[in-house]
Amino acid sequence: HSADAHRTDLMTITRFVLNEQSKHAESRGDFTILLSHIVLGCKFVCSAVNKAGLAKLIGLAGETNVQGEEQKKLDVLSNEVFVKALVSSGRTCILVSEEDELAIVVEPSKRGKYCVVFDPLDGSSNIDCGVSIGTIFGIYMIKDHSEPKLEDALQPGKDMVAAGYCMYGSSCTLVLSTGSGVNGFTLDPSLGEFILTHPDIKIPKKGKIYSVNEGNARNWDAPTAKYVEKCKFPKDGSSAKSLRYIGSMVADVHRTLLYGGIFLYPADKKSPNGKLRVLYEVFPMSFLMEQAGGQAFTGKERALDLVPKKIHERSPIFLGSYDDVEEIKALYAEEQ
Ligand code: AHM
Ligand code: MG
Repeated sequence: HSADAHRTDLMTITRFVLNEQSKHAESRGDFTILLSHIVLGCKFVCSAVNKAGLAKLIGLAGETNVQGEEQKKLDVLSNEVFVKALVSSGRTCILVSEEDELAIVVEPSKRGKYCVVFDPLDGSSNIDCGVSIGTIFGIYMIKDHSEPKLEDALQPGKDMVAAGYCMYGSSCTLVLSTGSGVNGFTLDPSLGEFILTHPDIKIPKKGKIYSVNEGNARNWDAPTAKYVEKCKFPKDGSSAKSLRYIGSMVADVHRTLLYGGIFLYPADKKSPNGKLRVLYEVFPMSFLMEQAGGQAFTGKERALDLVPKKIHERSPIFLGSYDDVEEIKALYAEEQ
């Protein structure tokens, strides 16, 4: 048991990704460089999130401080940090951020072959009360970086080369997939490094937890309503599922990934496309779920097959344990 406490052979995220990339003969280290800039952004946001409570106490967050300087809101600050980190990596050419209405086309001298889609700080309703929030990102390779086009950002989710999230919770955890499984890294604050703590994450085949905003129940469609009813009153003699809902996608998905179960943000009568955004919420989380052995479904199709038409498009999403998603798929199939 003391072996872990005195571990001296540390698998940092950079070392891990370098190892992984060296398996590809054509790799020239571009992805590793890109990722290290994303990691820097995550560390910065983690530090800002950790200080936010204190800063507020002395009148910093979002308002003018004692010196009369304007302070930026955490979500705006996070966006700036990620945009700057990504551009300066020299490895990106198109960026899509939840915070920016238009895609950012990187200036020619700083262009590389990757397109990054991201939500710099997701879980806006949880920011001010110090509950877990996170960053979500997905990475595409583009066809021709001398002439980046919007279509480069509108590829189906299955074409992502990597996806991940960083959760700013009781610890800072970065979960990443480069298309061969899912691995989790925890920030060791004393080293300032993400260390591999959750190698080869596999989601349990079936779970005991469902996660949904039940306040929207009156507007649900029939399959969603039937499914949630089954979670609470199973007819096959199995025990009822527990409900857990934080309202931060990163935290709710992270728990789902580790404990198993299902996360739902369905369509409803008021929002026929649900709430969550395809590019930087639905796709990266669906990519991770599939890589961990789970499934992700939109109510119509495999989530990663969706081809977005607009960068801020929304989609309903059901993701999690293989068997649990299978059940909701069956209910939608019955509807047909
Ligand atoms: P945001 O981008 O404004 O933060 O909204 C996204 C968040 C997700 O993190 C979370 O899954 C969802 O909204 C919760 O929505 P609701 O409050 O409707 O349950
Ligand atoms: Mg968001």
